[in-house]
Amino acid sequence: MSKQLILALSKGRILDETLPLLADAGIVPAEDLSKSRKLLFDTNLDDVKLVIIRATDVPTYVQMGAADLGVAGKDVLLEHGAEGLYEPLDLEIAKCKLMTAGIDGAKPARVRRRVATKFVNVARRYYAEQGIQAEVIKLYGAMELAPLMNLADEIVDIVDTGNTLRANGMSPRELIAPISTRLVVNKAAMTMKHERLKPLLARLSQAVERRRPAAELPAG
Ligand code: PRT
Ligand code: MG
Repeated sequence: MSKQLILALSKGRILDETLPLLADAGIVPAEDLSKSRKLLFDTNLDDVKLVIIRATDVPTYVQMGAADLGVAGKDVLLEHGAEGLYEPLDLEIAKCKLMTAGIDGAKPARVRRRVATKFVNVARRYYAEQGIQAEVIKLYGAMELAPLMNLADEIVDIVDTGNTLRANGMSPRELIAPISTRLVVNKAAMTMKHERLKPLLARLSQAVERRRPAAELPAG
């Protein structure tokens, strides 16, 4: 096994919050990521390389050992499954909620509720746990459109401010899971590369810790 550590980062909004956190932990890309079309980058650390990939591909890369560790949303991890992965650290960034949502005031009408989502595994599990019969319809985007077009009674999606739902005459219903970005580590690498991973995990964990607001002192 090579001594290099490959860290897989999720593109998009998570990346924007990950890079400052990595910098706080002393890990800096060797070149400006936004000015490059490359996908594999050196860093200031000799033995650490970065790959920047689709968020939904991160668990696969890490699980298969193509990357040793990765940064991914808990939503993506819940949907993908945790086989072959450790999740040692909550990076406490890109926080949001995985929720059900529907048209304001509308009651789910059908006995077998129609649910549109890109999180089909999460949705199937959730409705089964609630004892609700659901027909889960896979979509790849614009979930909010599905109830308006009568494709579905309800959606399962990410909610942050709720503005997207409100703008479409919808409101959140039930919380499925609070979401934040997690560090995942390949299980075999955790053993085989433990010597090198340990200090890296410690630095990341300290960086997360330093960002937390100081605990309020008791009044008086
Ligand atoms: O574009 P692609 O299909 O590859 O994926 P994506 O659009 O889901 O990726 P991206 O870059 O948006 O990042 C997604 C990851 O960021 C998720 O996996 C979450 O872990 C995290 N995250 C945090 C969010 C949000 N906040 C968020 N608000 N992901 C998506 N949203 C979207 C949501 O889908 C909805 O459309 O924002 C809208 C809701 O926001 P509010 O503020 O209007 O409620
Ligand atoms: Mg997007």
